[in-house]
Amino acid sequence: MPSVDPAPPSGKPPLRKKRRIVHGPLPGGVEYWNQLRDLGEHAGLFRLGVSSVNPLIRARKEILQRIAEGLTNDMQFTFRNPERSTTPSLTVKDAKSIIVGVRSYSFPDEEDKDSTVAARIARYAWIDHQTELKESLKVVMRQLRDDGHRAVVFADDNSIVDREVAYQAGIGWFGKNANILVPSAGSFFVIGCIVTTAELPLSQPLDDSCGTCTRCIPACPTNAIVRPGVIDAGKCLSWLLQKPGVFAREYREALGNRIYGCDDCQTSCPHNTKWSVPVTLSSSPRRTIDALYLLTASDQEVMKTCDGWYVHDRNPLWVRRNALIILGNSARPTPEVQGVIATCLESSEPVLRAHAVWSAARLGLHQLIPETDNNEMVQEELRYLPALRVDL
Ligand code: B12
Ligand code: SF4
Ligand code: SF4
Repeated sequence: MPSVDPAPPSGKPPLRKKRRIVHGPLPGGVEYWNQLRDLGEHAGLFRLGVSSVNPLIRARKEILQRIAEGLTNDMQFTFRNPERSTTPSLTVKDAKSIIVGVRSYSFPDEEDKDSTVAARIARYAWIDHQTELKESLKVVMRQLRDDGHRAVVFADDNSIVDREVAYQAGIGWFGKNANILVPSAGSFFVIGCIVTTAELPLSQPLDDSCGTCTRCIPACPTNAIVRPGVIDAGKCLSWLLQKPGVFAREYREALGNRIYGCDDCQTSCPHNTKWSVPVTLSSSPRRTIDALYLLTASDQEVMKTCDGWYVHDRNPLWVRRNALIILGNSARPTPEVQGVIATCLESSEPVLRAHAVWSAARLGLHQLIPETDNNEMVQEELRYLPALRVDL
């Protein structure tokens, strides 16, 4: 299998690294772009392209439409200020171009043999790919700055809609699962960009290549792909795991043993099964965590384990809430599991008590469930106890 990180040396000399005193016009154009692209590829980016800094009109329209349709389910991110997140020129004074770069996060899967109750992490978080992506982009950014340009890196930042600039930069097309698919390489890529004052030749967007395929749509465990390219966040497990508050009861069973992110609409995609390009990892991937560990470790330990994840208010409560649902879905009611659930039922946090009630009922541990509780959220759970898990 080919490896994309680092790229083999092309024999071309790297661009000069020293900041120069700039006289006359600054470098730009096709030749300069070719050099920057080579530099980015050497730094581990799989593909690079250039888009304009014009407002992202389609993305803005879509964001407003999704808000109007109630599909954003309290998400903030790029939805908080659509005008700002779709006006890339606001990010860098006199910006002329956006260089978009992607890093593969494809890596072979492996079964977990160590955890008592394995909690599964989605591929994009097996290591901290966002930091590695930004490091690669910064190599290009530094060159631009050395050449007298302004240049700033953005990745997964609320000021730019990454997929839209990636599409415009000809990196890939929008799949029906909403992800950007890179031709002959699939969608297991994180996306970042450099907004710069350099004038560079614009890339051409690519044609849709999903064709008649629709496999990702029924593969979603919660039917969150409500029409091609459109996700209802209120049903998407990836968002529900991040969202604070009660985890929607109707999607708890579908959660299975996911603790962070969901891969199903991508693992079902033939472009990923056939062509995804494995990356060389700088550290060993963590595909799972023990759910019991998340429920028994200290706050500091849990947050260290989840470093790099989006966790609301950096509060381990939300990770533990998710871990409790995993117990209900996949643990056996062993004495150890019973002990952890019993402790959570006595927690001072109503969120933990509420989800522990659900897990206890799923595992048939009715003797642990209290008859009443002084909190409304927990009372609600007591009123709607789930049925015993079918495999128990
Ligand atoms: C909010 C967000 C989420 C939300 C909502 C996702 C969503 N689809 O909107 C949640 C938490 C659910 C989420 C989940 C995931 N995310 Co996310 N997320 C973001 C974030 C922060 C903003 C996205 C955004 O602005 N959406 C706005 C809406 C309007 O955009 P859109 O859904 O892409 O809509 C476009 C298409 O519909 C297209 N379009 C218009 N008409 C039509 C018609 C057709 C037929 C089609 C096909 C398309 C199409 O145009 C729209 C506008 O560009 C970005 C980072 C960033 N700053 O951009 C990462 C980002 C999109 N996420 C990313 C990833 C990796 C994921 C997950 C795979 C993580 C995981 N394993 O759980 C899942 C995938 C879920 C999915 N199928 O989309 C990557 C995507 C990489 C890629 N190859 O596409 C990004 C770019 C982060 C990054 N920098 O790498 N994410
Ligand atoms: S990430 Fe999971 S829940 Fe969200 S749309 Fe994809 S398959 Fe559905
Ligand atoms: S599964 Fe099929 S429809 Fe969905 S993104 Fe992949 S190619 Fe497109």
